[in-house]
Amino acid sequence: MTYTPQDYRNTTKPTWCKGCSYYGVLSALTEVFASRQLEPHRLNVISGIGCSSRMTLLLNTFGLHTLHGRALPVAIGSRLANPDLPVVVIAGDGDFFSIGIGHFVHAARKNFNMTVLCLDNRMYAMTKNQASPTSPVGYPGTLTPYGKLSVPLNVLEFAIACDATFVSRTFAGSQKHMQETISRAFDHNGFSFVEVIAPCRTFDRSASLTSLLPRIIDINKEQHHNPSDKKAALSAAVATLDGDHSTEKPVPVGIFWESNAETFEERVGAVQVRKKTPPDIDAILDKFIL
Ligand SMILES: Cc1ncc(C[n+]2csc(CCOP(=O)(O)OP(=O)(O)O)c2C)c(N)n1
Ligand code: SF4
Ligand SMILES: [Mg+2]
Repeated sequence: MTYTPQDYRNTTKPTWCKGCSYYGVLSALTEVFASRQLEPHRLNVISGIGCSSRMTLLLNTFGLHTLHGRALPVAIGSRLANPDLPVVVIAGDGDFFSIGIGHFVHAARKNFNMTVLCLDNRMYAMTKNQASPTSPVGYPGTLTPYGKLSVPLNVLEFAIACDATFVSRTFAGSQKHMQETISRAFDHNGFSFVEVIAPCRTFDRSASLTSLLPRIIDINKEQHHNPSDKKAALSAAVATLDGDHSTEKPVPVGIFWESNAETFEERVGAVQVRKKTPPDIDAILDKFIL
C-alpha cells in the first residue's frame, strides 16, 4: 500500500479559525509522513494544550493530547517505553516556553530522539490573546493592558544553549521550506527543534502570512550559513530577534545548528546490554530502611 498525505488525517474537522496558519503546518506534516511512507500506527504525535496542540486530534496516527506544558515529559515516557516508535511533539510558544520551559531544558539537554515543533504565534491564542514569552515588549495582550513589560525569549538561542542537537526555524506561509525543514528535523537522530513562525489570523493585527512572506530569508541559501559552526549558529540565532512583527526587518529561517551526539535512548540501550540482569529492587529499597 502507498500512503498519501490524506491517509494521516482522520475525519475530525479542524475548529481553527478560517485562515489560521496551522492549516499549512498540518498539510506540511502529513506530506512529510507520506514522503517517508510511515505506517500511521508507527508514529506517535504528542501535544500539550492550545490551538496549536489541537493538531493531534486531526491525525490518524497514535497520539496523546496531554496537559498544558506537559507534552515533553509524556514524549520522554513514550521514547523510553518504545524507542522504535518515532515521536513528534507539537505545541505553542506559551506551552513550551512559559509553563513547560523546565521540561524543554531537560529534554533537549539529554538529547532525546524526538521532533519538536513549536508553532510560534507569539501569544496565547486559545485563551484569547495573552502575551507569551515570545511576544514583543509592549505587546497589547488582554492581561497586559499597558503592554508586555518583559523582553521576548529568543527560542533558537535558548534551544542551542540547552544543547538541542538540531535547531531550525521555518515559516507557515512557505509550504516548501516547512516540508524541507520538518523532513530534516524528522530524520535527525536526537532532539530536533523547529520553530514555526505562524501568526494568529484572529488576534494579531501586526502580521499575517502574506505580510511576512516578502521578509523571509533562508540563511542557508541566501547567507550560506553553515549549521555545523556553533558560534555562527548562535550569532545567526541572536539576529532573529526583531522583537516585533510590525517592523520591516528580515525574518531569517533555516537550519541554524546541527550536530551529532549520542541520544539518551542509546545510552539506556547500552546500559541494558552491559547489565544483562535487572537490578535487585528489593536490595535497593532495603538500603533506605533504618
Ligand atoms: C495548567 C494549565 N494552565 C493554563 C491553561 C490555560 N491555557 C490553555 S491554552 C493556553 C495557552 C495557549 O498558548 P500557546 O501554547 O502559545 O498555544 P496557541 O493557542 O497560541 O497555539 C493556556 C494558558 C491550561 N489549559 N492548563
Ligand atoms: S485563534 Fe489564532 S491560532 Fe487559534 S485557531 Fe484562530 S487563528 Fe489560529
Ligand atoms: Mg501561541
